[in-house]
Amino acid sequence: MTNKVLSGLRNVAIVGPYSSGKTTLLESLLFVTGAISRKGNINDRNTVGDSAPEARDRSMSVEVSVASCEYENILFTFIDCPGSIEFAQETYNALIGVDAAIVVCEPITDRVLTLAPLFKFLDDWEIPHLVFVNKMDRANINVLDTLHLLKAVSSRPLVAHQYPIMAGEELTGFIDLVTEQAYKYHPGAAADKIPFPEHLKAEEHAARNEMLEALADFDDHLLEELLEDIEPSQEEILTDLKLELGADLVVPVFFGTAMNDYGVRPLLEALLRETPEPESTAIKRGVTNFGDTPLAQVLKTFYTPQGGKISLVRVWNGQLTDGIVLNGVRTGGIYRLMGQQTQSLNLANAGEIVALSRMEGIKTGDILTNNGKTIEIKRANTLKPVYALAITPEKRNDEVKLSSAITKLLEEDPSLAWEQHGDTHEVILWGQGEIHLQVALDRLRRKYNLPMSTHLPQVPYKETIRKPASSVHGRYKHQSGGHGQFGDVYLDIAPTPRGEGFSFSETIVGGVVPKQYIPGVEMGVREFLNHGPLGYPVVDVAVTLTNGSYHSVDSSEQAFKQAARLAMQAGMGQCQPTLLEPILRIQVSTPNEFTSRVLQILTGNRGQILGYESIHDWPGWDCVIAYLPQAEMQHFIIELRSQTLGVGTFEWEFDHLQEVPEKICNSILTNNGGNGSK
Ligand SMILES: Nc1nc2c(ncn2[C@@H]2O[C@H](COP(=O)(O)OP(=O)(O)OP(=O)(O)O)[C@@H](O)[C@H]2O)c(=O)[nH]1
Ligand SMILES: [Mg+2]
Repeated sequence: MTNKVLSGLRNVAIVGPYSSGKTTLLESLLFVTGAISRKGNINDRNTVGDSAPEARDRSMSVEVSVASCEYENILFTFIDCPGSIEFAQETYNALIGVDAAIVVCEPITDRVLTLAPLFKFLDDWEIPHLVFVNKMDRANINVLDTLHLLKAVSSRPLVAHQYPIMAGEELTGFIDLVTEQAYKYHPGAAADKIPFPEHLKAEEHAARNEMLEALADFDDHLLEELLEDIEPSQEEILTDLKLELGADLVVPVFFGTAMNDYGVRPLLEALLRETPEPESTAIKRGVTNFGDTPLAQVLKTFYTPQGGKISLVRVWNGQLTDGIVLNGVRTGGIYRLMGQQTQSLNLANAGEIVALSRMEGIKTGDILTNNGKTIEIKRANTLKPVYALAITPEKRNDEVKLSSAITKLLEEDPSLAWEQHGDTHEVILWGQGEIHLQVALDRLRRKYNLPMSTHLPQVPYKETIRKPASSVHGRYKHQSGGHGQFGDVYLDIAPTPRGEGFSFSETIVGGVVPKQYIPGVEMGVREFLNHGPLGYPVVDVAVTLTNGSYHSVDSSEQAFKQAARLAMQAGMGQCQPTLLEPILRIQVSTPNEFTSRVLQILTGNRGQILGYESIHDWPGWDCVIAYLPQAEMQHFIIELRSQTLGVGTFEWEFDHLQEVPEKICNSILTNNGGNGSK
């Protein structure tokens, strides 16, 4: 099918905290523009967004949903993003490809803070955004208080674009602050004009002045008019709103009830008139001077049961035609998405967000072009995982299928990671939290028929020794038929400073152990140290071969290896073996009102605070630096989120190994039966 000629297009992300009504708002936007004739509902599991079973089962978004509609001859493509912090990567990857974002939130006092990380991302990337205060059918805080709270978490000035008309806790209409026209909402229909409600005059006036003053901060002409008490024209106000929203200088605020479409048409009007054209987003991302070269960026990858692999792309430049080869891969088809429905297209123009099929080997974030050159456009950072589960296929033979299925999961979602742990031999799936991993496991089961069982990963403990032992003796003598086996060694074993690993040396004089057998001794020692007396890999040990004897016929490298193992077995028990645990250096970001709680959580989880300070480019937020035992990391993230309204996050890296306190060491060894991780 050919693309209909429209006068323009806009790509808009719908973002905001968990459960604020984003998917419901998308449904309403599609309904009022006539893109769908019947409105679905989250509780009835029939909305255009959240079509995947993993989302339906949980009544929450777990990945982005995309749908387009036309309004006033403009093609709008909306990307509905999940609100849960565990799926933040989806949101960030989508946001870099849109021209504007609607931030949906609820008028609930202690939820407003959860907007802070999102506002920060939007401002760091200068993404124009407006706020839609949803669920105004049960607003139990008043409008001015809501605005006040919102302003406290945004670094850009928030300006009310409307003044809501309430009947108790319920929104019934609004006054447009540009035109000062009042409207009354009606279920299932557009709002009616009504006479100005005089009882709101003072509040409306104050809100309008505040809006004008905020706009005048970036427009000297408007400022002069305000100082001289000249009423600015509506065109001037609208022009300023468009310019200043486009440059992410101000954030207009709207009020509505997505569930019954209240406030949705005025929001669309604002998107139509005030959000910037796609070309200006491309310029902002540095996409200039590419001529006709097709250039697109992958915002999301889906593996669908019906359509196979689908790559959602933003076309930054040029035109994509059917069958075009991008990064060496021929596109299978170009589509417009409507939830899980696809509509085939002949081409896609610069500015559009479309889906490409069968882009094998192409990942989320990739920049695609047809000229064989590598072009860089900024990508969203990949979030480092903070939560892990060890996974095992329920059916033994599935082990082979697992790695290709996980590779696909990671293409869909770069904030997942996996590893096969060298010490513990577990397959570990890493992600952003428990729900994130459960969704990944559901996908493995449903899409790839790979049911998995899970358990908490073992901590990769190591062991070391506290005391030296000298001249420990190992003699291997074996006579079986023809050739015998003979090796005989004396070893010194000593602890070394933390972090030095393992070293082997020899002080043999007079050839009592011939040179050619010494590598065998070292090999025997190393093999023994893979599983020390407590069952874990041994580190920070120096072993010296000091003496020994050999037999001219029966000695061999193999026999010396065995002798060394025997010596180690005899000696290590005398060296007071003990457990070492990995310690992470973590950097926690938290709103400063929770800093003291974060310090408590850290100390409660055996953390050692190294310091804390305010984050220089994030007013109101602190950064706490600490050491945290890896064994406590899983509890820590759960407690951190529950004590910081879900917004506290942390980055981590392995720092060093440290002796496990004796009590904990004893309990680990008792629980593992002293066998450790085999
Ligand atoms: N009272 C009321 N409830 C609403 C409104 N909009 C949405 N809801 C309800 O709020 C709940 C969450 O709605 P969703 O649309 O799934 O919210 P979301 O922001 O998409 O949620 P996530 O994507 O999971 O973050 C559902 O039960 C909706 O029916 C509204 O305007 N008023
Ligand atoms: Mg949703």
